[in-house]
Amino acid sequence: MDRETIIEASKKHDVVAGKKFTYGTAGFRMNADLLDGVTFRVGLLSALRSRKFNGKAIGVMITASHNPPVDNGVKIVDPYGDMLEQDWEAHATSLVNAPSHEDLADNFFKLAGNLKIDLATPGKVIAGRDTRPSGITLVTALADSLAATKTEFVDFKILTTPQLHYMIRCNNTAGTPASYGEGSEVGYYNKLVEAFYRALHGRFQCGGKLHVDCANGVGGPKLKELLKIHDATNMESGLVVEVHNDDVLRPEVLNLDCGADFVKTRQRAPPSPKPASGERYCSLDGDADRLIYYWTDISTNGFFMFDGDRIASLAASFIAELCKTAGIDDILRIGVVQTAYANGASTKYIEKHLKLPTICTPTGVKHLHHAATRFDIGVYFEANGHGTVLFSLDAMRCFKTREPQSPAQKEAQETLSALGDLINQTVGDAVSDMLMVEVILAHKKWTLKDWAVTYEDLPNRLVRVEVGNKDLFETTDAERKLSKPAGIQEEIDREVKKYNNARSFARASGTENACRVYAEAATRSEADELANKVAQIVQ
Ligand code: 16G
Ligand code: ZN
Repeated sequence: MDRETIIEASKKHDVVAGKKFTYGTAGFRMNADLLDGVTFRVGLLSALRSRKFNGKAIGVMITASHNPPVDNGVKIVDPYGDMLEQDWEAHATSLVNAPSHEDLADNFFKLAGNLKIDLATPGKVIAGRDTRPSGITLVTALADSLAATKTEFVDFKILTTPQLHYMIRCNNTAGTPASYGEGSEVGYYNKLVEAFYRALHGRFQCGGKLHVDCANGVGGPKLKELLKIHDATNMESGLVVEVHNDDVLRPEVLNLDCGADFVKTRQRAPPSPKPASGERYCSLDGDADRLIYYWTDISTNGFFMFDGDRIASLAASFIAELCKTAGIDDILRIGVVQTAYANGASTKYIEKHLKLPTICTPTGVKHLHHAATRFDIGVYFEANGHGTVLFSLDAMRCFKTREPQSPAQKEAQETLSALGDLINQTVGDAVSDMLMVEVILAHKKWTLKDWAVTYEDLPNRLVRVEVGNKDLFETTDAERKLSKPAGIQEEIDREVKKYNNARSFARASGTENACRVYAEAATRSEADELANKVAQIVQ
């Protein structure tokens, strides 16, 4: 590996001068035109990261998820399929902001030295991208930096974000006791379909058709691949899926008036698919790592949404019941991880009704994921629909090897074990989560209406506030309180006290130059009023 080669390669992939780039909650994400040099430089970092782990494969995902089609993003996946370790986010930021090609190469070697990385070790990087056309050019920039650093490069082309996370874990655990499955797309579909049938344990989905809005993103074609394998088995699950918004040939329709982010933020159904009585609906986002269920009542024009909080409480209640039936509820600790955006009614339901502990962490999947590993079974979901359920190795071992005392215990253990295989253990996965929800509804013989009555959400409002400099806003207590600017939190507290059952907080966005204010209260009008008052304080 030599300095000149890196400099020459870098000259083909300039970064936009004068712009400061930061590795944020979703990696680097912005207008795709600004990302060529950024992606090249992320490639350099991933080359180092792989060598840091003695050549284990590192993932690079190119996606801007639910953002508009003109945006794109690039983020790194660590060897076990989780997000880039936090300490390295700063290295990513410093490398990407190097002022010249020469500085970039110098920084690269300096970083290798500081981190005690042996550059003679082989390195390997695996890439995936969503359906955005800009992804194709960005992969070229990545390939160039990997060639310049003599790093093996595997391009998996179009994948959902969770599929790439899955591939990375499979790749790095192959042939070990921690083996996670076959590291190919077909391997992924086979694993999910097999575990889905096993988790159903002979039950059927009797609740009519499931309509899936794929946000015109990568989830559409990938879900269809999975369904082919599901339908080709000689087993019956009762699951009938109709795929909607799966046009990936017209890039401009990606996330346009559809998808999980549309449904969650607008709190209404997308214009298409047209609602039909008694059928189930769900939406994925542009890279298929978020899931929101909903149903529309055509007679009353009513709309009901099942967001991440609802999915978390459904999963937690089902898994806790199974553990009880299996007689292992006193051995395994089950808990739920949420963020400050979780509806207060969901937290109350989980703590008071399900009698399970909850943890609140700052926004961003890496925080929730990390906290969830503190339980034997850690359910984590952001309200926006991103989440999963993590099973510890001890928990999986217990389901598989513990001698059941009755047929009921045996069935519960087998179902838990199947869920552990069905639910993506690396990151939130809309397709895997959707199959999990379908399994639970089939077991409980629930319609979406049965699910809806488990608790009633507190009315809430989220507003985006334009501020001069969002970095002035610092939070504490898992983002529930502002520590800076001084005095603001006291003002917010004074407002909140005026309302019943109310809660409100403000935080700087990790993805845009703005603050977000969340408020909930006993009534719709109070929640709106409180949100507006707190927004005025922050402005
Ligand atoms: C990113 C996060 C998402 C979070 C959102 C918050 C990941 C993979 N994604 O999209 O979890 O909810 O940022 O955005 O961590 P905000 O900071 O702009 O509110
Ligand atoms: Zn996403």
